[in-house]
Order: sequence, then C-alpha cells, then structure tokens
Amino acid sequence: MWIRQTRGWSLPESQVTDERIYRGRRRFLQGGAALALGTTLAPRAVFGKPMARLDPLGELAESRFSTDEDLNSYEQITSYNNFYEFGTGKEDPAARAPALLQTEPWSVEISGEVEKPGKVGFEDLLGAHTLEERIYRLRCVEAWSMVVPWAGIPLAEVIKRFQPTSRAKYVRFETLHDPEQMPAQRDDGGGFSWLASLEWPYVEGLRMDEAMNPLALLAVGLYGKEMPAQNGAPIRLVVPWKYGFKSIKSIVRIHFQEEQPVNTWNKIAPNEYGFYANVNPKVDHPRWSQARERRIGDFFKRDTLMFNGYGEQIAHLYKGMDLKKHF
Ligand SMILES: Nc1nc2c(c(=O)[nH]1)N[C@H]1C(S)=C(S)[C@@H](COP(=O)(O)O)O[C@H]1N2
Ligand SMILES: [Mo]
Repeated sequence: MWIRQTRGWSLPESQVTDERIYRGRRRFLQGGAALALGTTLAPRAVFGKPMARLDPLGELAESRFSTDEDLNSYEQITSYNNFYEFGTGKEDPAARAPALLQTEPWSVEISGEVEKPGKVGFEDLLGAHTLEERIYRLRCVEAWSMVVPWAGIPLAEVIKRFQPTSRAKYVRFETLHDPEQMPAQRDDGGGFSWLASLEWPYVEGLRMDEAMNPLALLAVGLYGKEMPAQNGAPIRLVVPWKYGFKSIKSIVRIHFQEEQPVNTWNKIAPNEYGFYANVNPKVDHPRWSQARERRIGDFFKRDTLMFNGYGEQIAHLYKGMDLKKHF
C-alpha cells in the first residue's frame, strides 16, 4: 500500500508494537539513533490480519495536542471496536473487517457547497500534508474509554484545499456503503436482524467551526502504522471532545451543506443521541450515567472530564448554548 517515507522510526516487519516498546522507541529516536532495534519478539496476531502486515507510515510530526497518559495497547485498540457495518459485538469488526474491507483503491468524493468538488484518490488527499501523531483520549457514549496514538492530518487543512462556499455551514461525512463488504448492510443485516432496518451508509456531521478546529483529525493510522480495517481503514474522522460515534470510519464522502446533517445515531434514537454529542459528565444518557467511565484495561472507573478534557481548545465553540438541550 502507500508508503510516504521509510525513514524515521519505521521498523522491521517483525517488530512487535505494544505500549511499552512504542514509548521506548519514541524516546530512543528522540535521542538521535534510528535503526537496529531488537527484532527478536514475535509479531502479535490481531485476529484476521497480523499487525506486521500493515505498512509503517514513516516519520510523524509530534503534536502539542497529544496527551502523555498511558496508551492502550495495540491489541486493545484493534480488538475491542464499534463498527456496526461488521456486526454489533465488540469482537466482530476485528474478526470480519480485515478480510472483507477493500481499501485499495480508495477515493473520497468532495461535494456540495465547495468551489472545488470532485473525486479525490486517497493518496492525493494525503499527498500535500505532513502526517502528525496525535495521542488522544477516546470516550465512547457507552462509558468506556481508551488512549490511542493516531496518525493523521488536521481536517481543517483538507477542508481549506477544497474551498467551501459561504453557504457551507456544516460538513457531512459518509462511510462506504457496500453490502458485499459490509455484512450488516445486507438484506438480512448479516445475521444481525435489527441492523437490516438501519439506513446505510453511516452518516456523521460537524458544524463548520467544529470541523475547522485544530483538534479535529482525519486519521489514517495508529501506532505508527496504516489504519487497521476494524478501526476504519483507510481514513476516518477523530473528534476527541465528542462521544466516539461522531468519529466516523472508512469515509467515502465529505459533503458541505447549509442545513444541519442528520447523523445516524440521532436518527436511530433522537432522545438518546444528539447531533453535538459533546462529552459531558453532567448530561446523562437516558439509560445510564455519563459521570464516570472505564478506561479499557483498568479495574476502577474514573471521572469523565467535561469535553473529554479538551475544553481549553474547544469550549468557546459552545458559548451561550444550552448543552442539555444541544446534547
Ligand atoms: N462507520 C462507522 N463509524 C463508526 C462506528 C460505526 O459503527 N460505523 N462506531 C463509532 C463508535 S460508537 C465508536 S466508539 C468509534 C470506535 O472507534 P474504534 O473502534 O477505532 O475505537 O467508532 C465510531 N465510528
Ligand atoms: Mo461509541
């Protein structure tokens, strides 16, 4: 698949990448050396596709937005997923997506209120930008969380290239719709009957100023490698101050429009999932509390932070808004 550069801290295929080694490697490289790390550890199999088969991304720029909290392991991040196109179980995406999802070739359609609409190949979409590492907290609306070292490009930079018009007030994103690749989109819901009744594709949206905030990321990898299928290969959104369902996977369309988009979960259950979906410990889900969360791998729960801890960067976007109403 696409490889930008293979300098920096890219590793031999056989290098295992768990949290400890990944951190160690980053420190090591900051010290100036770049090669000759041990290769004696066996590659870690991640269900369908061993991570060793995913290409390294090359050098990534560091970001001031990264947290220094402990990372979740590669295995945790790639084996406990929500990607309903492949089933509703947390293990379903890892078990099914790597074999089914075809990410090559891939293109993204830019449409609606933009000066430069058109179909853009994946490599062209990325071509001009420097990949950054962004270590973000991810807080699912189901009250679990992880810390993930994403690799990607700021959404704002991509949006600017296509020159939205003054009528572009919102951005709508769509996931691939292909029942051959995504079992839940088949007539029988791929064995999950209630999924058959959903309207595909999965849709998400952001207000334009949210999309232009520097925290919003188009991610193409994690742990320094290409995006695993189950995490939304080859390109997905990451909006760290919002519940995980806003971070739409495997994007094939970015559409600019004047009206607020209707996002998939809002359509399914409008009283449970709003458009904004900002992480907010004070606004409970109708069926459970959002005050606390379980970090995957932890035994004890921890307090959930307002805006998932990103208020300094984004709280101003919601000044004067009633966050209980615009949940
Ligand atoms: N297309 C699509 N995108 C999706 C989902 C989905 O089911 N389909 N699930 C969302 C939810 S609920 C969460 S919590 C995150 C999970 O991302 P991860 O599996 O990479 O941790 O993806 C989001 N993006
Ligand atoms: Mo989620």
